[in-house]
Amino acid sequence: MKAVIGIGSNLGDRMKNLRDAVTSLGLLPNTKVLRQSSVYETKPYGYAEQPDFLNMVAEIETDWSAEALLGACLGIEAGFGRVRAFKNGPRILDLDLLLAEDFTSDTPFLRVPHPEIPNRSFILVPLFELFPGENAYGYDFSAAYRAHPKKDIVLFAAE
Ligand code: PH2
Ligand code: MG
Ligand code: MG
Repeated sequence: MKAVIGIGSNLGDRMKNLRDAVTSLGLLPNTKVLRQSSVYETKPYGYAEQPDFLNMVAEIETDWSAEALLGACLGIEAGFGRVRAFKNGPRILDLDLLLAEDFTSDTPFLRVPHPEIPNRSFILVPLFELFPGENAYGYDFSAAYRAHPKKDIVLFAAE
């Protein structure tokens, strides 16, 4: 299946963390990175007293189930030395399974589509780059994209 992963970092060498995370995703067995968005610098959402983030999204093709992919993302985060101090706090690397082709889930462990997509410009803007029709695998984000506050997000490095 195809899937979209949200990637964020606001600690250490943020750009390298994003690039290395994309490489790590592509190294998963039976997985390849199909497309990646540009990188954006974004103001912290949720908890303000922390450094600005770099954010991007990547589309992958994988044989893995969504549950297994989530586990792989958590494993990659741990490999980068991520420590979970508190919700919405600073992080070396955050990999979020945002969307998956032909798969939805609404359990405490796995919510797909990610319920925060409509509220987060740092997801909507790079997502629009990959899906300019404002629809990803049937997930319509046109209303959210049009409503998003066009601030607190600037292009950092064009893909
Ligand atoms: N991630 C969060 C909380 N707040 N803010 C920005 N700008 N970018 C993020 O990736 C981010 C955030 C929790 O995952
Ligand atoms: Mg996140
Ligand atoms: Mg996360």
